[in-house]
Amino acid sequence: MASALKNLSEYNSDKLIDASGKRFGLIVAEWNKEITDALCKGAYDTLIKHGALPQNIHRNTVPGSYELPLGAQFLASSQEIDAVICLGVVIKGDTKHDDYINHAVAKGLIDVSLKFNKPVVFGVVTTNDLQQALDRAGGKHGNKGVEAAVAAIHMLSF
Ligand code: RBF
Repeated sequence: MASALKNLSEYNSDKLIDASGKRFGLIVAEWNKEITDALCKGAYDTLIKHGALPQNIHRNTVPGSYELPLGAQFLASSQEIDAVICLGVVIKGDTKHDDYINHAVAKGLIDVSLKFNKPVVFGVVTTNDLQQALDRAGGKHGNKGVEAAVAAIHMLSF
């Protein structure tokens, strides 16, 4: 379902495990920082809401989304981290940069996830314009950061 047809922040919280014993890495791309900060707040607040302890949420930044896979690899390789949440915003421009970045990030993150046997969540908003990104970072289509945190907690219940 297209995210425009669904408020991304709606989910059944009863199904999620208590995250109090879990340790999370949050990696936030600084490109489009105002929006990635909003995604980060959504993810952070959701982890806390589900029991995660502030000292068990390790926030790091990378310059842009393209660097998310390496950041994820640094954290996922650590015994101290159970799940990694990667947040970025890639907006289409006049050139095909978004295609190259999005494909590299999607492939890079799943590779890290499977290599380290840990959830590495793709919380990258990939949109045609700025407004679509704002709509998904606390706007009319919810907050993709919330959904990313929910996905991480869900996967930790395996
Ligand atoms: N990073 C993002 O996270 N979102 C973007 O929309 C974005 N657009 C970019 C457009 C161009 C033309 C370039 C060269 C980079 C862009 N980046 C973007 C940064 C990219 O993810 C990475 O940080 C840099 O290319 C350095 O490796």
